[in-house]
Amino acid sequence: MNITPLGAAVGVEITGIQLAELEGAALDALKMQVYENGVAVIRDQELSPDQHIAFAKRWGGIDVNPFFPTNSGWPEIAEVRKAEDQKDNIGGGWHTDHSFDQVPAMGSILVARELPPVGGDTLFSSMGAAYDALSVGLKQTLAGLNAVHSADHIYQPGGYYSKTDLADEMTGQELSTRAVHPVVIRHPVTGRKLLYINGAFTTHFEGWTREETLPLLRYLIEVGSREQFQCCVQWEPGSVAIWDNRATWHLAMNDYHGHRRVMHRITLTGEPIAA
Ligand SMILES: O=C(O)CCC(=O)C(=O)O
Ligand SMILES: [Fe+2]
Repeated sequence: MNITPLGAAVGVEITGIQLAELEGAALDALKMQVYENGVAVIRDQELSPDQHIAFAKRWGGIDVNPFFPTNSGWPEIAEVRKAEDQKDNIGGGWHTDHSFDQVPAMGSILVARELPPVGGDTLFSSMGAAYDALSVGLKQTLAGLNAVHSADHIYQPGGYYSKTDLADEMTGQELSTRAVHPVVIRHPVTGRKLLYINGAFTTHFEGWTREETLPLLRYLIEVGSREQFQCCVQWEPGSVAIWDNRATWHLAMNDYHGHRRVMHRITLTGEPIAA
């Protein structure tokens, strides 16, 4: 396994392994790379949908997102697709997946299937580095704080995702997503302190109004999206990215209008998170 950093605070590029065959100690070593670095992009993979599912099962459990059409023909695989004539993309703002679940997904395994000729990168940002950058005083304030997360405003008819490729499957769904999590959590494996709010799903701090929440939430979002905490995954045919939802945010660039992009995503089951 050859490992090269992608950014100063987050991300590694890995060559010299085949996920289709990876198991045992080598799989454990890859897991640690993802937990410690937030995201790993593994190049030159030959991974069929069935091998994608088998690898995800060797990693741990698979979460099926009830709001997300699978489209791929495999119930475990969500197709993240933008058609040639579509304007809005999926995941186009900074977010972490599934923070509105009681036990948020550990992360995802995203496989490039059809790429635009240029663009369509995915950015990642380190929530460990974002937390470390805060003052002692603000860290103390956040230590006692919980935040409420929901996806209803995004997945409901008329919400942001009604403009993306998910639209047809979304309409008319009964929605009620809500979870409360500490604003600062510890990574379940590494123990690192992580800022655990995000601009997509965090609605307010528990016990605070939305109006009271917004100035501080906006400040934390600004810190989390600072360039020095980011890395850029540039996709190539055969690239697979595996990220940790607790330790990172991500953002799918929407800079390839007129071209099609198709990714296959499997979401990995997480464990309970706590301060
Ligand atoms: O298409 C991408 O690069 C990522 C989209 C996204 O946010 C996700 O799959 O969770
Ligand atoms: Fe996402």
